[in-house]
Amino acid sequence: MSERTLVLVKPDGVERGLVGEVISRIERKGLKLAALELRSADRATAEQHYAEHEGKGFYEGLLDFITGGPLVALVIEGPRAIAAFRQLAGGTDPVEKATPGTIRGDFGLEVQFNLVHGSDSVESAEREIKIWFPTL
Ligand code: RTP
Ligand code: MG
Repeated sequence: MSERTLVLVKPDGVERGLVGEVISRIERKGLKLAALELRSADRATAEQHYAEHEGKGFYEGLLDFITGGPLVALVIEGPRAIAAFRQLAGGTDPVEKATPGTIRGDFGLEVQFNLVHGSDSVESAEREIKIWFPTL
């Protein structure tokens, strides 16, 4: 069954010129692009997106980071798209968790600056797609 998931190339990924690399990996995996936009996240959008982390030690820094420069928001679709993109991304910590061959494992060094976001469940994907692409 086809799924949709929300992907962000975070500001560090845009700054480092890795947008094409990320999209290329998505396409080579066989997933399709359903929406794509270069944009900035305002505070309210970032707070909504990361609401589950409110109150955690890294939350304020995370909001500063995500609102700190342009990012690329995408909706991608395909069979098991949610898990498939999480597999492409690798674990949250680019060194401790992500393995080589994944986006974070190949290009990341620090847990905050881990280049990409991918929705973690069907419910998260639906919620996040509404935040970033309300008309989709
Ligand atoms: P994401 O939501 O961005 O796809 O990442 P994730 O599911 O792999 O990780 P999550 O636990 O949801 O954390 C969200 C983002 O917060 C930053 N973070 N910093 N300093 C820290 O200890 C820390 N922990 C998490 C990362 O940018 C992480 O992707
Ligand atoms: Mg997450």
